Parts: sequence; C-alpha cells; structure tokens
Amino acid sequence: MNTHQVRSIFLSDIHLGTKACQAENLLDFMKNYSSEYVFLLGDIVDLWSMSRGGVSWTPAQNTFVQKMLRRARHGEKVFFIPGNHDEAMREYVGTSFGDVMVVHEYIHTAADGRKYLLLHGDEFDQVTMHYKWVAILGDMAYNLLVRINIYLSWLRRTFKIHGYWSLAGYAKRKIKTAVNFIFNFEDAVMHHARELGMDGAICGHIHWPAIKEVDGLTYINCGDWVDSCTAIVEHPDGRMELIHWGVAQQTQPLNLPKPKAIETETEAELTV
Ligand SMILES: [Mn+2]
Repeated sequence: MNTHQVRSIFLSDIHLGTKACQAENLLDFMKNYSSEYVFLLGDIVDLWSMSRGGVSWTPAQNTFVQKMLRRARHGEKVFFIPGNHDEAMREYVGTSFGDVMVVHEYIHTAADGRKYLLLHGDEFDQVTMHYKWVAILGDMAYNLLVRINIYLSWLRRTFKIHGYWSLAGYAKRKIKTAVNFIFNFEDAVMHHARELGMDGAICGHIHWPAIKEVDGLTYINCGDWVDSCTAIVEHPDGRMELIHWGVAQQTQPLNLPKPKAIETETEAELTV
C-alpha cells in the first residue's frame, strides 16, 4: 500500500464513544497517511453524549486510540485540543498523556511559513454560549438525523442502491438558519485569528468541512467523522488540502449562498 507522506494531519469531531462515529473509515484514512504532526482539534471523545445516552465503544474506536498513542510513541508529534464534548479534558491543558500533548489554542507554523491558529471553536458558537437548551435540542435533532441516516444507508445497501447520501448533510445544506449560523461562526473565528496576527485558522465544531479565503486569511474547518468523514492535510510545501474519505467521497461539493444574501431568521438551531 502506498502511504501518503504529509507534514500534518488535522482531525476534529470524531465523537468516539457514540454509535455515529465512523471509526472504521477513520482508521482506513489514517492507514493511508503518515505525518510529522497530528492535531486533534476537539470533540474527539464524546464524553458529553456518553454521560447522557450511554457508551458505544467499538473495537475500531479502540484501535484508533491505540494507533494514535502508538504514532505518538514512535515520534509523530500529536497534539490534542479539547472541544465542548470533551471539555473535561480542558483541566489537563499543559500536560501530556503518553506523548499526546494537551493544549488549548495552538499556533502552527506551516512549511510555507504561514501561521495558523488551531482551535476547536465552540467558544465562537453563539448558540452554545448563550442558549444551552437550544444547543442540547439541536444536538438531539442532529443525532436523530445521523441515526436515521444510518438506517437509510442500510436500506440503500439492502436494495443495492450505490453511492452515499447524507441526510444530515442535506439538512445542513437546506436549512437557512444553519447556513446563517455557519457564517456567524466563521466570521467570529476569523476575527479572533486576525486579532492574533495569524494568516489563518484551523478549527472544527460545526461539522462543516471547508478551506476558503475570508478577507485575506485562510479559514479551514476539518469537518467531522460522524457524517462528512473529512480531514485536512498539510503537504510538505505547506499547502493545505481537504480530504473526503470513504463513502462520503461521493458527496456533492458544498454550494453556499453568499452571506449577504441570507435573510435574518430566528436563532440558529443547529449545533454540534
Ligand atoms: Mn464541538
């Protein structure tokens, strides 16, 4: 097997410990990429869902954790930035677990010299910040969509309908409030990165993979491993690439309207 050698791998929102986590897919991706750095940008272990809805810990999820620790032991520099679903880990910022360093925000200098602020991003999600109950409702609705989607994929397999179609992805594309929410989030993250004098930011949290220019800075979102199955890789020359892995490789490219064109509606109810 040909392994791609990249400089860095950025992953977020894996949600280990939940049924929706696509650990097999993720393992397959990791097998194909070796790197100097691995950055885990939050919501890696979903302690929040586990405490509310029970633990779903599969062998593949276990293997992912083992492989990650192994890669760290063998010299890959692995950093973990806790998110809101694993925020209990924020207490351990500054320490390391078996060569995995736990940090809060981290400045990564790419091979081309560009400075990226690495963060999970939940602190820039107005809904999670101010309306905890909306966040919980949104989370339940999202989990429901993901579960229905698991059922739909099973139906498609049973009836041998090829390709992959994501209900949650479809809902995210169609719901105007969700789109509005995403732009608010991106703007807030980029404002923060600009204040710190960065060239860009790499985050997660909203389960919406992206690489784009926002007013001269680069906004990058890793996406997730419950729905999109996406990761960001940094090539040896510093070029950043968004990788769609496995079943989700066939999803449509995102076509978003410009932020200006969005009518203001009620509070966004999508949260992750
Ligand atoms: Mn999050």
